[in-house]
Amino acid sequence: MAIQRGRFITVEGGEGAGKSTHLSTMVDYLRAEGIDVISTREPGGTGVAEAIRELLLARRDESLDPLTELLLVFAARAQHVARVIRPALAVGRWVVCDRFTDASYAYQAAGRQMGPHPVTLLAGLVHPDLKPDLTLYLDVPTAQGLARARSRGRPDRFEEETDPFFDRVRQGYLDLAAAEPDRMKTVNAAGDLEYVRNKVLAALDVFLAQYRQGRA
Ligand code: Z5A
Repeated sequence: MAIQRGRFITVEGGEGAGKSTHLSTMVDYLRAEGIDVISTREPGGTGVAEAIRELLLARRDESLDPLTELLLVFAARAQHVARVIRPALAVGRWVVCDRFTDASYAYQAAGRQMGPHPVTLLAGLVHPDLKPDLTLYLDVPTAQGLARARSRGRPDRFEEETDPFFDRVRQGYLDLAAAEPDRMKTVNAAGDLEYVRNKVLAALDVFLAQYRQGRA
């Protein structure tokens, strides 16, 4: 009998939206439902991709050109897709990933004002036939998310950006969610942890039900 391809779920959001927090809850929930699942993140997820992540997040005197930033993001993604995501999906495992290409549309196309074209071009090269089956976008107002993220200590290179940058990122995500409402579900992440957790698991439940009915 042919092995059924695993499902690819991504979690997106601006700074301090709670992605990492809720991603681990999602993985525990899926395991309890009998799903064989791995969790991973971008940029990163392999040794080489994690090294590229360090390059992307480190603060240094030389500023990173937006195109360099975009190419580094996709270099990490190429390695991650080839070594982790595709092999897992191919043997029927589910993959839950903290950020994927929607983040490039939000941060590079919208935030850095590069426009969608270079992102679409690179996505076509790196993962032409791979798209998340479900994306949960955790939406939180910029100031609230930044306050959460910055309370953790020294900001990384992205967290040093200005509020208008993060407002563009948020608008970028909202536009993506509006364009693909079947795939990308917006969760109000401004409430307390329990509130957001319940919303996240409710969205996951809907997907699981569709999957079990052969509709996802
Ligand atoms: N990047 C990019 O530019 N292009 C790309 O294509 C990709 C990425 C893939 C690293 O990503 C950077 O890479 C990212 C964009 C860029 N920019 N930055 N910085 P990352 O996902 O690893 O980093 P992050 O966005 O900074 O993650 P984060 O700040 O850790 O956010 P989070 O995972 O969404 O939040 P969290 O760690 O779960 O929670 C943060 C804190 O808030 C923590 O203390 C929680 O306990 C607290 N929290 C969370 N939710 C709540 C609620 N509901 N109430 C109260 N407190 C809460």
